Amino acid sequence: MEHHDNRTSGQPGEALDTDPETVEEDGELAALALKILVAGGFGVGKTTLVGAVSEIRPLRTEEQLSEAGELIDDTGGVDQKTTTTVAMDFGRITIRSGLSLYLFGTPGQDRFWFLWDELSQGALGAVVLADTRRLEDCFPAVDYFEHRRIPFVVAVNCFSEARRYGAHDVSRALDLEQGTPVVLCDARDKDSGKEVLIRLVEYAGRVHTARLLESVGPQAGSV
Ligand SMILES: Nc1nc2c(ncn2[C@@H]2O[C@H](COP(=O)(O)OP(=O)(O)O)[C@@H](O)[C@H]2O)c(=O)[nH]1
Ligand SMILES: [Mg+2]
Repeated sequence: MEHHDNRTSGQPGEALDTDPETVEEDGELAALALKILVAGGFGVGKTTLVGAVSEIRPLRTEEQLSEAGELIDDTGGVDQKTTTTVAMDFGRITIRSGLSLYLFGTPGQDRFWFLWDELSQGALGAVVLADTRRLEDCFPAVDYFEHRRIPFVVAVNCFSEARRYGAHDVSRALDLEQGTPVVLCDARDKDSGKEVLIRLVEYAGRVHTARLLESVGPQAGSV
């Protein structure tokens, strides 16, 4: 559990020895928690990303690839991967004081699609991880979020073995709607992962604000 120095220091009238846990529960400083989904194809680095950025020990539900599963899971091009996420990854990151993100790594295989509708309830937005060697693997996730109008950013996990492409090329190859951010990242790196999440929060904030203004627009004009 991480404690944040600025929660207890410098508040007038606040006892210096205040237990940060209590302060957090007291209301004013209670964190706003937003739900973020992390999606993308099998072996693209979802579990790695959630693990790299999470402040809590990430909760994972992995099992050894069973022989039966191996027939279904396409492991071609995915190096040394012996476990697969059957349910989801879960982690938490504090973006700044008072703003935390709860991360839900969605299952990478088609046979777990039914979990997505449940998971996407109330989500601020999503990160779609992509590997340029298997870009088509993230089409289903891109389609899913575009159809449900859930704001997302595409994060290209830059595996060192893969050829580098610019964000613009990836955006074109995926035929993304204009404005959808594409970020290059390293899913193993905490700062890089955090950068992706910040881009998502900023972008989703803009999208949600624009929709809100759109929805109040006509009424505001007629008053
Ligand atoms: N070289 C390299 N390997 C990575 C990177 N991200 C993940 N991996 C490895 O790729 C494999 C699949 O990653 P994982 O996070 O389990 O994928 P998931 O199926 O999307 O959850 C694991 O063995 C990771 O160690 C990366 O950026 N570079
Ligand atoms: Mg995984």
